[in-house]
Amino acid sequence: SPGVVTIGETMALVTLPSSGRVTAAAPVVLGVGGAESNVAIGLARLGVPATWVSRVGDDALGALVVRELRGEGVTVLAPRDPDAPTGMMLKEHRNGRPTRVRYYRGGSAASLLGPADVDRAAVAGAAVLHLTGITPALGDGPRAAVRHAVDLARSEGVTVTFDVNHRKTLWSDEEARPVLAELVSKADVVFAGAEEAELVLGTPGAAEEELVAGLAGLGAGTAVLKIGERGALAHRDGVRTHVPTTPAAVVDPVGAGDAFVAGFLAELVAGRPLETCLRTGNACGGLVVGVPGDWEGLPTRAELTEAGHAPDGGDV
Ligand code: KDG
Repeated sequence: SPGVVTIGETMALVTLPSSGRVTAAAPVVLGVGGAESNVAIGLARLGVPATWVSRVGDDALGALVVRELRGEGVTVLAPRDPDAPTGMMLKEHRNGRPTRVRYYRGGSAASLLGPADVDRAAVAGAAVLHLTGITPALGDGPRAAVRHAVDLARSEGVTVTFDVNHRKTLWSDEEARPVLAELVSKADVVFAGAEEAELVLGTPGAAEEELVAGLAGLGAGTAVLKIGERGALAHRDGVRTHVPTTPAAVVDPVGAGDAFVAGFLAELVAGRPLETCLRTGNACGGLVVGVPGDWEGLPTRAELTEAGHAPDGGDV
């Protein structure tokens, strides 16, 4: 059955879990992370075919990334570049909480993504093309790849979903704004946080209701505002839907947004109503923050049920 295709960079993720200090011989945990592949893993765990398009270095970290994603059941379309390294990310903790993420990704293999890397058949055969605002921030090539993929999806009638995911360490607000706004206007479903919506719309301080309506007004048929511990607020066809979430024990908040998107898309692909998409998104977000790592806590369908989640309502 047709699934979800996504395009983006996945990096080796080096975590300093204990004191968080970068000292010689500090014990570190090696993993992988990237917003788009986090979503792909979430979908695969929920039984939805997921394909990740990228580039990795022809190095040990690239092999790690590919192995992890394949091990999670994600279809990987990522050539190994002999001339550019796999990107890396360093996650520091203090008192058990992640505090700071530093990127080592300038000139990485994925920053050399281009339109030719976008597999036409994979996109045309998908139910959904999912993109984030991170990929166009990586450089001209990745930006062109994203635009090309969106055009291809639209011409093939493939649903386009877009998570604004503004990364201030990759590009400035001024540079990002027109690009993010363009992608919002071309998406069928857009996900954003309040600050991101303010940036895209140029309306600092606007109320959440205005922000979500504004995003929908830019052209996305459905806009979803992620409002953290209060759940999600959606706007479609002039109708607002708020689905609250039950408070979760937070061990590591990174990846909550990606988990939400994975849960939402799994229901979207299954043709379920908007409220179900929001509900499952919330449930996945609540579960992923309960364990360390960006995606490790993503649930299977069975785990969702065990956690008391019923997709069509009746949660505990
Ligand atoms: O959404 C979580 C991501 O921020 C993380 O996995 C790293 O993709 C990432 C990025 O570029 O920030």
